[in-house]
Amino acid sequence: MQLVDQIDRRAGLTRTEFAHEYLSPPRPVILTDAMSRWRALGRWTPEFFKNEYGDLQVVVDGEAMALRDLIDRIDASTRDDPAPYLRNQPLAAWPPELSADVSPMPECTQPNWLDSRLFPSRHPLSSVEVYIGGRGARFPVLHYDGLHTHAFLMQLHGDKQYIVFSPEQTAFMYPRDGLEMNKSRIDDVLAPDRVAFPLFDRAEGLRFELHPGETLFVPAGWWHTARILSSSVTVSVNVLNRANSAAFRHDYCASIARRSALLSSVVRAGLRFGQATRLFERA
Ligand SMILES: O=C(O)CCC(=O)C(=O)O
Repeated sequence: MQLVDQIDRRAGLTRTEFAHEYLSPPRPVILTDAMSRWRALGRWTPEFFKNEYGDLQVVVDGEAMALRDLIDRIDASTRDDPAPYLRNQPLAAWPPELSADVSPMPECTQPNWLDSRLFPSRHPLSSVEVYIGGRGARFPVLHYDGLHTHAFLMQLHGDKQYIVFSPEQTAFMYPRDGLEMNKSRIDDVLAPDRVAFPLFDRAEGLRFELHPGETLFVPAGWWHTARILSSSVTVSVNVLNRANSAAFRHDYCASIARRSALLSSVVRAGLRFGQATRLFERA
């Protein structure tokens, strides 16, 4: 695998500039000032969670523990002996006052069709998620986000390293079968099993770090994974807009078709109508 240490870092990007420069064609970028007004920035540290919410029970990789105990392990986490990584925790399940700390969402996440009340889904697909982990921990899988949504990852504390590959590299990514086709079979991109995954040698990707105050945009279909360099708190949100609407529609309708072909056709028509009339952008 070849990795280039490179990504654009941009400040003051308007929505229109972001759309022109990073949505067509889609490519990753780090926005350095997209959530500078968040109260969470400078406040959401591991210690904050330990002091204010230490009694909360969390489950990490099947293991239940108090958040206080997890943070103690995160403080002691090392490269060789990483603490469990609490990840993809819907903020909606956390004490409600926390939501105000991560508002407003970065302008470039808008419009997010998943937030439209006219969007044909009974479940919130765009939930804001929280990640808290220690040095040495890794996101467990190289993947692109489900339903071909875009990801915005907002780094609040600590440093992370990301490795990303464009969709053109999919032939070298060893996707799993069926519903897990957005996940790679390669378990460790930095130490891959070269016999089992020989084509991965030909992959070309980007590697970069994400620091506090920075927002990483990972476009739909871009393979990515992360490694924590120092105790870290991150928030993410998934986004649907015009740039990923066709790929999303394909995945979403295929998932519904497994239950009902008729419902899938109705939803497909609704999505096309919402897109053509710009309904999801207005309400
Ligand atoms: O920052 C990370 O750990 C990666 C998160 C991620 O890729 C995801 O939740 O899909």
